[in-house]
Amino acid sequence: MTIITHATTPFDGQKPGTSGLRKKVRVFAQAGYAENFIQSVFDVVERGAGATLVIGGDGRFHNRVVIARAIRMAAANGYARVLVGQGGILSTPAASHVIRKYGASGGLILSASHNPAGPDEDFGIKYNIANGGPAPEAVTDAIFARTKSIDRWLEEDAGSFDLDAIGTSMVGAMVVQVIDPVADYADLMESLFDFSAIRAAVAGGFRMIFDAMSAVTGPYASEILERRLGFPAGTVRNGTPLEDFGGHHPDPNLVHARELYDAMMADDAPDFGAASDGDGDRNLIIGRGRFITPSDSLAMLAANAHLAPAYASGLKGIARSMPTSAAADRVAEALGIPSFETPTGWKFFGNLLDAGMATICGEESAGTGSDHVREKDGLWAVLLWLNILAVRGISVDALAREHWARFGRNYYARHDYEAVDSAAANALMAELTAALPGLPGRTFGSLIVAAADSFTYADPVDGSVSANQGLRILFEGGSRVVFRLSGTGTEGATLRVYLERYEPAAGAIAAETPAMLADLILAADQIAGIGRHTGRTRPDVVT
Ligand code: VG1
Ligand code: CO
Repeated sequence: MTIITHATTPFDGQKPGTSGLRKKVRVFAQAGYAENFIQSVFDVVERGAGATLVIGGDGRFHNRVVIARAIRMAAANGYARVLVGQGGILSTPAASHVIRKYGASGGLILSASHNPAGPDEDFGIKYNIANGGPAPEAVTDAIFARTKSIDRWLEEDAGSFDLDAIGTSMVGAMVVQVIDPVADYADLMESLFDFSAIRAAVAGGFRMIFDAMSAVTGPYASEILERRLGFPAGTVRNGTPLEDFGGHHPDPNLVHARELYDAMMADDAPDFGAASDGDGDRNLIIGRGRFITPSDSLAMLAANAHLAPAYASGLKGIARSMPTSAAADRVAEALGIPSFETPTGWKFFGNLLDAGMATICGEESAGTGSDHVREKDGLWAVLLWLNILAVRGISVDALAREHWARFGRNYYARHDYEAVDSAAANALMAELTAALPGLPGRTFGSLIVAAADSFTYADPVDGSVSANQGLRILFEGGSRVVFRLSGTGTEGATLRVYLERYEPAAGAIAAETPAMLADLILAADQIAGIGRHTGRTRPDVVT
């Protein structure tokens, strides 16, 4: 063993956001930057003797450099074993599963999710705890505190490993096990869903497109969809993970997955279209001629989940992030199970899942998942949809119409204003916060404000309180607008405006979303002064 102690000094701003520490590659590439953060993690997180650490990433530029360093640092910090995906690859849900399956004390996930990759783009590091989920705020706060006083990081110099060869080697006294990144995850999926029903549908001519967006899900989708389920070769598009994601944003929405959307709206569209993001935890669902919003997808999956073997005995509860539409709440009510409203970010679902209070969770940002892991899971959502469609022999469009006819419809959109001047964005939020008490009773067009508040969450399991989680304007009749600033951006501020309008089953459930939200969009600008503060007349991205 040859442990080297490197002296260092703190970097400003190593505070993990909604999902870990995300910065430009050039920030991460500064000498000691990633090392300081990783050492801070190792200095504060719980682990016993003989602990295992899981390491994997979405394959983006700079992954290999940081993974090689993290392995040597783990050895110097006393880990007994590192499990790392071949080539440094592990999708976020696969990493969560590997942590749980092998009893690791935690894991490092290297990803900036749906943000673009390359020397001038984004990088990220996130720590997940032993339950497989993102570290809760108490842990990320402790990591951040440590980054402010860090004065050394440790590295093991002895031994070597080959990230590209499955097998075992030693780095100092630590075992490095390079594992197949796909196999464990694919087996888990096969244990949850009715693969023979899906195979039968494929044999009967059911066809789909899966767009892996040149990101991490390619190998997972090829194995599961083409090899295990029998979809024809070519079903998976952009299936080779590239270090720069082909120069695109691997963000599965109607803007960045435009080709898939167009293919699904064409006359010769297949039955089903789906995509995932950079690290494999998000999903986009489009049926022939029918886009399903993530909020609706959560509700529709929850209403039909009992058709999959893993959920045949029913759900314990449904959880959604606050800005996610209330469509899932109506399903929970009909099923007679509890529903939960949490702040944005998957880490807030961990306690509910661990306590057995919720089975299915979702976010409006194209994240859906269940208690099978502790991350949102893109391919899981795709497979649950496939399972439901195969068993029911129904189209996506028909399923959606049937759902709305029963529960009513929550028209929904999110408007993002990106790279806004931070001071302007903060001023908007401060002014709106101050105006909240005076809003109830005021009228904007045909909308009357019923209530307005800043969302605070009290975790029902451990009692921890998270304040300032978004500003909510609730209107009479169940419509609302929510404002919050992104916690994942790496440039200026991103203002997210979430718009939701509810129409009961007897109302206008077959209308077009933009028309249904037009009043709310006007009200949002009047209430918050978006144009006045940001100088923007329209959002950069509408999802
Ligand atoms: C965004 C989404 C949030 C999601 C987070 C991480 O956060 O809104 O719902 O959990 O990204 O997703 P923010 O703070 O920018 O709004 V991923 O796929 O980056 O791990
Ligand atoms: Co992601």
